[in-house]
Amino acid sequence: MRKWLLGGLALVLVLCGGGAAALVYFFARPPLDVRVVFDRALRIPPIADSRQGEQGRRVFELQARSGDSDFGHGATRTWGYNGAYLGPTLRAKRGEAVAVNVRNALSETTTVHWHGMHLPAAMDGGPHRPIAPGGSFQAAWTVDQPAATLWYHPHPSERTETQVYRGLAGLFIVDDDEPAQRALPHDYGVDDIPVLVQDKQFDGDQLSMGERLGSDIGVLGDEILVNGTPRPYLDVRSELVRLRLVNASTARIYNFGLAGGRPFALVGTDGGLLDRPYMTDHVRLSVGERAEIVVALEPGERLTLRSEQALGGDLESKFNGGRDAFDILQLRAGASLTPATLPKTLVATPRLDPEQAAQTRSFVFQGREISGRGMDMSRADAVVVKDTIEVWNIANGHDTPHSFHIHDVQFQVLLVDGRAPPPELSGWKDTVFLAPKQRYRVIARFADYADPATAYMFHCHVLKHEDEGMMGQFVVVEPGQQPRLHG
Ligand SMILES: [Cu+2]
Repeated sequence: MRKWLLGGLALVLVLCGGGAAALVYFFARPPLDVRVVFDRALRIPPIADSRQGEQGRRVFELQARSGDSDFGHGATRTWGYNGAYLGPTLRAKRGEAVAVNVRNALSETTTVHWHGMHLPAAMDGGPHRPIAPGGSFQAAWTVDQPAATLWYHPHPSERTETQVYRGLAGLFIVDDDEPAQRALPHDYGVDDIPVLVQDKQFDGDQLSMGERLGSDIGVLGDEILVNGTPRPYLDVRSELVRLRLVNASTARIYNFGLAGGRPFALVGTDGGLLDRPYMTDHVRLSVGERAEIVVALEPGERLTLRSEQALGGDLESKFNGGRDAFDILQLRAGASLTPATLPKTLVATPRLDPEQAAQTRSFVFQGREISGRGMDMSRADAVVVKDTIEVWNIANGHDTPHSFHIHDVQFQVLLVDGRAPPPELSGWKDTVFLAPKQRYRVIARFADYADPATAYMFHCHVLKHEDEGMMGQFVVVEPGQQPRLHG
């Protein structure tokens, strides 16, 4: 009897010890600090071929397919557009009519959404426009917005995280005739560089979507790919290089900076250039956000772009990767560099006036719902009259990081927790990070396209949250029209 008691006691002690060790590991595990030997030349996504269609329309072809990629782990099965991983860079000028023929050679339904693009709801590529395996869809519209770094990615019901993670994403660069575009570095792949950043986790030679214990935002990888290149370096031959930073991850938030705290110029955000370059030493991007920065280099030097401390120091931030640090990209300056100067001013953008707002709406992001409601394709959460201005108050109601992304329009941030926004939120935006418990006020004009039968989306761009239904819909109508959605 006594032996049994002692044995039982020992067992309990062992179990408690194991539990305590797990708890200690859970709370005391240090954040990631990933440093790499940069040994692969950065891949530059090719500019997509296009042909001239009827009435001068520029026509692109995209095919979603699977393939094998070499990320240094063997042959990794991945998805891409017109290739094994990611897609070509689509490029068109303001005023141009474009069409993109999308074919689905995958074994599951997909869609393609043109993130940041102002276009009719029926072309927007949300979950309402599924492309079945073997099927196709043509999106056609006229580009009419300032030059910007936009991107395209799938937006199907419940499968967005998986599809983007496997590699479905690409850039859509809009050009215009603003002198600032030519005053900035603009030679694609030479001094104007796409930097599409994604974190990955590997299980053997394959991508893994296993979630870190405690994460409330989905997969957080421990390796970085830039344009699909692991451990990338870029040879630079001019004094200034423009980096088009795109957070094309599924969940991770980055806080980009240069090693040693070297300042750089922030020149653009999601929807276009700022009024002037702002010198800073960091720019934070949540999923889907973009920033254009210009980095000055000295002959012969090597300078590392890193991401550090994207979120505050609390436990919630820790579990969501907020204290992780990564080497992202090494810039290798040549022995002699072509001289270049940064313009003093960029693009004058009028501020939208809240006094002119026809409507003010408020939404709270909490759990996996927006204002207590999950996604319903037959419900319009907002009915907006075409060509009016609206003010939207967006709050993150709890401790999990979220982001607010709205289709069709670019907005301006009026207030962040009651204060004027910092430079990185001062320009055109289509996505904004919603820090825990913070309130944001944004303003947008819903121009040009009315369609009472087809909704646009607004949603959290943490892709796991989006897949779990953290989305709402708005419909743009002519004055007096009623929405008629069918789900
Ligand atoms: Cu979210």
